[in-house]
Amino acid sequence: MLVKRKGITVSRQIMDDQLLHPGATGELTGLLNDLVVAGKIISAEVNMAGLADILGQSGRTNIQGENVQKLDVFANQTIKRRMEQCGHVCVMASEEDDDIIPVLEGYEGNYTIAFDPLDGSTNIDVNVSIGTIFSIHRRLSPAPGQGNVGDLLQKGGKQVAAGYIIYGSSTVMVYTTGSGVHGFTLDPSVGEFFLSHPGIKIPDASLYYSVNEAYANHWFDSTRRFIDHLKTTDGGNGAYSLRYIGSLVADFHRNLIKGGIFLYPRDKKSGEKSEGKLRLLYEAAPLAMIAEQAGGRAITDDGRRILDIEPTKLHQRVPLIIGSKRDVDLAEKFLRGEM
Ligand code: P6P
Repeated sequence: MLVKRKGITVSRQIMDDQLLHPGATGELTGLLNDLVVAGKIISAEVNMAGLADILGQSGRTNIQGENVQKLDVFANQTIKRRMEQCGHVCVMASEEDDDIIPVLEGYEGNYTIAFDPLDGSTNIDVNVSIGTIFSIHRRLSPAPGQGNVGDLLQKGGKQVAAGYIIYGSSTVMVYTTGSGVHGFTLDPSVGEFFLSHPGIKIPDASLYYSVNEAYANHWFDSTRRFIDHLKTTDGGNGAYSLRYIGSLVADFHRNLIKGGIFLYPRDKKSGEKSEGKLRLLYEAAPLAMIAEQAGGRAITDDGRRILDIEPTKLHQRVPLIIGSKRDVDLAEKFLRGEM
């Protein structure tokens, strides 16, 4: 019987994951470990933000048309700097950069990374949890040399790794390489992420639904009827409660641990053709891989599986319904008009 190990670091787990993939070259291990370093650097900066006069806006706006926070810039630069020289990445995409991002000449590798460096950053100034989200694919273009946009525009079901780092009451890294989901909490006194949430499974009976009710008047009928239903029933745990932080990583992490469903659907205000607010490549797809690996589901508000969607644009938006399988199954029934 395997003795339950204590004090497993994220780097140890990443190396153990590599052993699950015969023929693995160690490249993905190296990439993930460099991402861990970026997470530690960003965590230190986020936790000092109030003191280091790096709160507030940078005065720039990004492709999303959003005011870029100073910490956004810091997080974006930190990840790009680590990834461009790690030797395992051939091309990158960031929520903060309009176009694809090359790596240093001579340091091209066999993977791609798409990331949101600091999602929810408008919450920074009010000390609400924020997070880094990342998605990793194997390159399609012939090595060696720089990758291209085609290497990034792959469906979420092809991801080799995905995860997030949430900077909250503690800094927690949650990731999967396709063999389950593990969570690691940073001990800042030693600068290590230690295994704190082994083998995460999203509870099926859930406690929370998470949606911005301010848009209720603009929801399509199926969305409205589903939310109204949640208010009149329980998630198997007594009544649902509404929890909406307005920071995707924080809302998702709570539901992953406690059980729940998060929705960011399309609405009439932005018309049927709009695809909601959240981004496919570096928000919905990586969280969908985590959700499914943890026994949950992730679909669009017209019932498509997030991980099956073939992206056509880097910053493509997608409606997102994600969380406990039982809740997403129920939502799907309303979306199909079966309830
Ligand atoms: P709304 C933060 O700006 C973000 O991109 C996600 O983190 C969050 O889930 C969503 O937007 C909140 O959007 O329209 O409810 O303010």
